[in-house]
Amino acid sequence: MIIKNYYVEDMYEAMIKIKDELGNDAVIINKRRVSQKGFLGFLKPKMMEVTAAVEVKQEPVIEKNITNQKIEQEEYLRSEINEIKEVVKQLIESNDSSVNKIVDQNDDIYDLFSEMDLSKVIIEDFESYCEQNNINKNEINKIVLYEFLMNRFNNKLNVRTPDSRILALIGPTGVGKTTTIAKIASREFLVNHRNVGLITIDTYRIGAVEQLKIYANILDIPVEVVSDKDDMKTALDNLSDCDLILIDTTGSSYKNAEQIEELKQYLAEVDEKEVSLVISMTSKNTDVIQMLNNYKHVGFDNLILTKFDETLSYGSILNAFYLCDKPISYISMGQVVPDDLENATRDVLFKYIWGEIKV
Ligand SMILES: Nc1nc2c(ncn2[C@@H]2O[C@H](COP(=O)(O)OP(=O)(O)O)[C@@H](O)[C@H]2O)c(=O)[nH]1
Ligand SMILES: [Mg+2]
Repeated sequence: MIIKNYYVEDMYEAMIKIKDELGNDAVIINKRRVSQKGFLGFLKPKMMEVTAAVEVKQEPVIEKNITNQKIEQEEYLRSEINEIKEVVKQLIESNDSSVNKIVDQNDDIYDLFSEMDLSKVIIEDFESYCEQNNINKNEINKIVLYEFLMNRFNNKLNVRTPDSRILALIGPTGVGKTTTIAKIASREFLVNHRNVGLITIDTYRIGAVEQLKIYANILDIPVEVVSDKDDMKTALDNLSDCDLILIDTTGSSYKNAEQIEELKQYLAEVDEKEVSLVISMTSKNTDVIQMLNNYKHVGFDNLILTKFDETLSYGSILNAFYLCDKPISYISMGQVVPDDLENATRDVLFKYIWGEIKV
């Protein structure tokens, strides 16, 4: 199931957009008039918010399928990594001209780095790695890069799936927080049979919570809307039967110190939680740096990386783990709930990075 909100002038515009993006099978499940976003938005004419949903045709999600799928994926990744290792090994061992050919073809590693929008810290680290290993500039090639990345993935990258009873997702608007919550909720509820409850922190008090409510209704799990931080304890009490509580947050701009502070105050009401900062892979490196810095103030325990399907540039994986010492917990690679979510593993993340370089 994909659920999307459209902000339009009228139903005609909505129908065109929905048909175009979700196809003919989409159904409209909610519509209402809302104020426009942004500065003085409430003075502008109201817009229409239309929520549409479409069922994604696929096999029913049953435990066996997911397990089989995981095993298949793992086997696929393992064989991919082994294949890459084998190629590299052969290249290192062989003395024939093919090695030189590869070296010749790949002497613009630095261009590659800038195309990948890698942070300066990584480029400097690569340079010092080359120095330490007595590798000259003209000896730098993809084999060196492969070994460097392997080394850093093994020594620097942490991966960890959250296991606390309460997990809150924070991050800028549009990165995929609500969708990711729906994916985790469906998976834990349907597959792991856990008692899942949802809380949404609606700091803007404009009721921008429909999307989460729709998912909660589909799964038939409780959802609490908190629009005042003093209500947080009550919401948690109401969900005292749940063994997993997922907290969605809305409307925080990482550039707005006031909103960051407000979010922090809401989350301060929640004890023994884990907080995930959600970062879209489509974000620019400079934005990721600023985001990591600004959300530090709220505090977070791990990173969720989303929108892997919307980019061919995976430099943000490296940026994320170089610029912050928190583990990566999940990766999201599409809009489909609950399938397009994976627990982060070194192998999967490495596959994306190396896949981009090896092309
Ligand atoms: N392509 C793609 N779209 C995603 C992914 N995760 C979420 N989205 C879409 O991004 C848009 C914003 O997602 P939403 O969960 O509402 O973001 P939020 O504002 O952070 O809660 C929606 O249209 C989602 O379907 C992803 O991994 N890949
Ligand atoms: Mg949301």
